[in-house]
Amino acid sequence: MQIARIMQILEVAEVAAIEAAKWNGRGDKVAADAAATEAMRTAFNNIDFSGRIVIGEGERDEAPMLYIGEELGRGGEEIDIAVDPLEGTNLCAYNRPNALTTIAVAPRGALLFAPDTYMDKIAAGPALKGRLHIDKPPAENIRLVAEALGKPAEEVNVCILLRDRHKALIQAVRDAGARIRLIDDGDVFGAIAAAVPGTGIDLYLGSGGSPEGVLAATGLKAIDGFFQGRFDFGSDEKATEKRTRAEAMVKGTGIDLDGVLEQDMLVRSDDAVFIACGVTDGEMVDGVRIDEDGSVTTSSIVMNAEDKTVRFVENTRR
Ligand code: VTB
Repeated sequence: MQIARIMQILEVAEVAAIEAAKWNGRGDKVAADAAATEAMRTAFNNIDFSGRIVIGEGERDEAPMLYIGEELGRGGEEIDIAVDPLEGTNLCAYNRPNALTTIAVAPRGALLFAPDTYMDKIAAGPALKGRLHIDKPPAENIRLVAEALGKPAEEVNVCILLRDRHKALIQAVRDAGARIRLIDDGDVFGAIAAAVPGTGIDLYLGSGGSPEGVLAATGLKAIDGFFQGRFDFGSDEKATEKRTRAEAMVKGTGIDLDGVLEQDMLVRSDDAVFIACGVTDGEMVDGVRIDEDGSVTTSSIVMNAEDKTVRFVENTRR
């Protein structure tokens, strides 16, 4: 993808973050999400491309904006778009770390239409590629991370979403002796941070949204990081319905609904870019900052799978 195009998409993430940040700490996640979504949609519509939402705010009948299938832009190059306009709406509402605006773009057909179900995920940095596996016990994966990073298991920091469904996982990680960075929300951050140096996170484990899995997989592809997933439809009365919908969504991709999802199945092109802009401060990027002179500064990460570059972009608007 041309740098000029990437800059346009970056701008979309930035303006959405600026609008969302107006709601930082105001306790209103709905308003925060709406602000990010509206800003993102307006900005996308100003671009000279033919954008199509493959992952967005929901199905057409439930989401007024950035719904799956929505066409955006003024026409031109055909690009598929995955967004979570405000990843971590509660993080923003309660001014907690790592609320982000997130976007992944790739040529038409390259990003998986992810079903709205949970996905078990494992993510780590480039050194762990080909070593870890989603089916290995946590202790074994932690041992491999420790070995690759040249430190004891006690110093491995595992990011996990704080959820009841992760009780056994959390215990297993504690039993393996590792540290845990428990997060309230936002596993796109968790998975990507595991591969980005300086975040203090070495490994991401646990289940979160499938759409978030595709977003994270795009970023991890750019940094040559490790990612595997597996759909988790649960075992309640909705499981069968979710599975049927998922079947329809992955049709023609050759994906086995119960199998291991490799990075390249979720993101089927190297011409893919992931961008996240900070809304609240975090370990990977800073949140939106307003200085005394009224200038607004945003911090973003721009991960390009085509040339395997990771840029940190700080931008000040006067
Ligand atoms: C997941 C996770 C997201 O919300 O979708 C989570 O991937 C919702 O999970 O990053 P629960 O149903 O367990 O609450 C986020 O944390 C934020 O959108």
